[in-house]
Amino acid sequence: MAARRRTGGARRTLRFVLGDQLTRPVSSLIDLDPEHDVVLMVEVRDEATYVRHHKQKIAFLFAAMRHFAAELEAEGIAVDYVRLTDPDNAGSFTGELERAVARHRPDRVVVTEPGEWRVLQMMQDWRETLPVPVEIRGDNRFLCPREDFARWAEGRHHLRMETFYRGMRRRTGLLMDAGEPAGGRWNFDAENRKRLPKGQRPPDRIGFQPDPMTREVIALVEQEFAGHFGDLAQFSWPVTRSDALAALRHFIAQCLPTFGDFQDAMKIGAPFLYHALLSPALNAGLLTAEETCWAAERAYREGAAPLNAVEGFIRQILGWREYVRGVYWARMPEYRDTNALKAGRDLPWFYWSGETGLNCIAQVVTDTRAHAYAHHIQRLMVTGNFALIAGLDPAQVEEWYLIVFADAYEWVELPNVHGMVLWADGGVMGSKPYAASGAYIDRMSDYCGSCNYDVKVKSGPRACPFNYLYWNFLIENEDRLAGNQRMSMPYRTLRGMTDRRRGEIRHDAATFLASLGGRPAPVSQGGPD
Ligand code: FAD
Ligand code: DLZ
Ligand code: SF4
Repeated sequence: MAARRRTGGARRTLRFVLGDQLTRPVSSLIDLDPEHDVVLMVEVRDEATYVRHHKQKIAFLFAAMRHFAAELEAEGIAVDYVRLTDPDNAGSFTGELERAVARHRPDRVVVTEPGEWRVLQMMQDWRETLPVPVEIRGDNRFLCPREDFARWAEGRHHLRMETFYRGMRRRTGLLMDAGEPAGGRWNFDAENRKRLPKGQRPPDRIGFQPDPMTREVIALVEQEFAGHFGDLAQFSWPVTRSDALAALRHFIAQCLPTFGDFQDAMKIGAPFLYHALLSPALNAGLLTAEETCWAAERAYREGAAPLNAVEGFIRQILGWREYVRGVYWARMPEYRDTNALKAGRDLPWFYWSGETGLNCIAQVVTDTRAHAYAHHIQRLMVTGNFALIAGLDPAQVEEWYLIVFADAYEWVELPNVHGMVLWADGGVMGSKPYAASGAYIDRMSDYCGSCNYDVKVKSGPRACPFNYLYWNFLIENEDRLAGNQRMSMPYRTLRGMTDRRRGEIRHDAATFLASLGGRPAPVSQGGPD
């Protein structure tokens, strides 16, 4: 379509910024012309309910969107901001974009590609259905462009993070000395598995008191999404770039030096430990991955944080975060439909209520409800490990993870859950499933001390369910996993077990699993009413 010319020959561009694209130099805003262009931002019900997100996630995003819009306006940029309760709100990205095109009659629409496959399908439809051209630009906030990852992944069945990560270290120069990894090693994980000593008190979380704009959003969410999972009382996420930068500085100064040592530790009543709490800000664009990694590298170079901590942290962002995004885009949409271990049990109700005798799960669900947050090992080795060894249905588990965390978007949630936790991709991401018995949780946490079950007991009603579910998982998946070299040790142990012991395991597991009940909620309706 020919562009209509305006004063001075300038074109009017409608720049549609999604709620997780709140970065001033994002590709859709890079060539913004404040004289003629309009930025469109929309709060829409579809995005808050396609899964019923945790209340804090919705509040975080709406608050961050409103603050971002206000900052653009303060720069003199025209922002058309549609609020959730605006009477004509069409409720969807497509409906709101159509309305905005009719209102502004732009010459073109510019967007940055979205984080989720389903939204990319919408954007591609806009090219067909809107009366103006739609330009979809690459997301310039990642360190590895999608095309580069796709090239790396081409022809490989197994996509190993470690290989990718080393390439990214070389590419960016992060923690590199004359072409070699700083300290002579790529990986310091072995030093990052300490249990938190009794009496050690991690620093307080840096909390951000909601300002009037955020308080208004919190009240809106309380009213409009009352039935969604989660509490708002302890909401204290940074919702502006300047607060997100303050959170980054706090992490670097107070937590990073100890981050590595206790990266895998878990403690009752201390959900944050030395973790960064930066994922909601990173994923919504208030911080960039690049500046976050370089801030950590600087702390190492200045002697303010040790290498094991800094490498461990940079690995999470430069490695894992970029890698899962690459896997997502390289393997979607087929990726989410695989179910290599044929798991199909309903998600137990206690994933929502936290009402269970399994203290580790009760603690993680309680933390998650209060903060829309659990740290990596809680997600991987408690709720994730249970889902794996209990054979829970991947689609229901994935929906739970997408709902309950403030940082959850499908591009990052799906590979972590489908690939890393559930091994539903048959080994694209992980060389073996991360299955573990109660001993792992006991080693890394203080959860077992106040549990209804006994982590040292292997069978019978007092036994920790993780213990017999672990072996039951190996028995049930013997055909699929026994040939996996990395599983040879546990399978050797299993083969050494008497029939009687195997029978005991099967019986304990069947009794426990039958008691779970589950919740026959349709997948699209996940979460409590
Ligand atoms: P820290 O532990 O301090 O780590 C620093 C940063 O590294 C994080 O902010 C995050 O940006 C990045 N990071 C660390 N691990 C990963 C990873 N495996 N994948 C991607 N980024 C990583 N992260 C999300 O952002 N959204 C999700 O929906 C999400 N779902 C997950 C589901 C499961 C089952 C698992 C095991 C992990 C998931 N993660 C997800 C990764 C990780 O748990 C969170 O990024 C982390 O807990 C966020 O807290 P933090 O900022 O305190 O992280
Ligand atoms: C998660 C979310 C929510 C709850 N609400 C909105 C919204 O009202 N408007 C918006 O632009 N974005 C929202 N988002 C983020 C989108 O879901 C996200 O942009 C897509 O999932 C693509 O990653
Ligand atoms: Fe969890 Fe088992 Fe420990 Fe209880 S005993 S907290 S169920 S690992």
